Amino acid sequence: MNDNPHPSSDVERALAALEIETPSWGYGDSGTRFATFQQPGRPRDVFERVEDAAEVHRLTGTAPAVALHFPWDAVDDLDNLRDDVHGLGLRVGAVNPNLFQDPDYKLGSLAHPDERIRAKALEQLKECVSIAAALGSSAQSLWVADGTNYPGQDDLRARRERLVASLHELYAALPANQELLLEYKPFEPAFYATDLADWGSALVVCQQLGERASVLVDLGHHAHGTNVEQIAAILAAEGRLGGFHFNNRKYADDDLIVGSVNPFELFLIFCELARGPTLPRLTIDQAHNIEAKVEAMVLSVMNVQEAYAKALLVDRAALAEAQQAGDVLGGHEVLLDAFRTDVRPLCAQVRTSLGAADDPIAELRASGYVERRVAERGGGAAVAGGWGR
Ligand code: RM4
Ligand code: MN
Ligand code: MN
Repeated sequence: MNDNPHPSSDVERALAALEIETPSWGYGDSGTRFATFQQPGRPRDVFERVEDAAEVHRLTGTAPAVALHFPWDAVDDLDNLRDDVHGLGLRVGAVNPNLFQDPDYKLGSLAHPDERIRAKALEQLKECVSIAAALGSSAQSLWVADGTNYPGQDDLRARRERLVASLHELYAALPANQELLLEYKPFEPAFYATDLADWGSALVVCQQLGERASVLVDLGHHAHGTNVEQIAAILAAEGRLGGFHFNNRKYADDDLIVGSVNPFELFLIFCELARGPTLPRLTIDQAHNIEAKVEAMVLSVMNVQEAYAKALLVDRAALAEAQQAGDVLGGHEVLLDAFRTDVRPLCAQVRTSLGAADDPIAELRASGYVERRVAERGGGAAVAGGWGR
């Protein structure tokens, strides 16, 4: 039994300080290449997406920032958007530049063989730096989708050189109060070679760029069986664990609710993150296709709260003792002990102390929030594949 070796106030304090960014793109339409099922009441613009993010924070007390994606969230008046976000009790999280949808990026963006296209992509990134400055955001969170589909399509080394050179230019344009998070992914949209495919390729670039560049780990971006908690440990030891994109997957980059398929993995990741010295930037990166979007986001934040709570309950002294003694299963059992603890009452108590909901899902369903949005926003249909915004 876990007799909770920590004074509960420490655990409660740490849990109360947890902050998760939710993604604007997780509230709007999303789908597979087969269909997008538009939900009734879905937000029609960035202001309504931020409104949903504020509801998730109201219920969970743990989602005070909304990450934005550009140009998906582009507006004419950035001051107005910033004031709106602040007015809803939120702040702008990381700015995510989208380098994967413009037809010019068919063969890539920062690693494109044509210098003109690389320059265009860099301009777009520099604009995102200005957008972040105007919105009070402190991070560029960049997933580079570049890659090739066939052996011989392009020169692997030349692509790497172009990519690194472009990233140096971006880094040079970053103001001191913005950091660069570099996200890797092994495949998709490219199917033969992705230019930034794994944590090692991302880490090497970050080390070349400078102190404010670090790696972002997305849970959907690994080959099956990859030990993601070990990646977190290595990057943390190198001082380059900049952020996490939370979701869960069964097959590929599935965008399922974090903690829904593999809660033990999520717990083990939090065991690494909780070792500090500080938590990296934590963001939900999920696009829900058939589940109710606001409810799915609330459940995601709750799953993260619970995984973190369990990690905080690990008896670190007993763990270290078992490890030092070479007690193979002793250490494992210390982890299981924390993982099996029912932390729901603890999380509910912390949420209440934050002025959030004791039972966020029940409160959401009882509040009529979704029904009000349906009445106000209308909508709801199925359209052919892809994401429609
Ligand atoms: C990518 C990656 C990025 C996200 C896009 C929408 O697979 O996870 O972080 O912004 O999807
Ligand atoms: Mn991601
Ligand atoms: Mn992804």
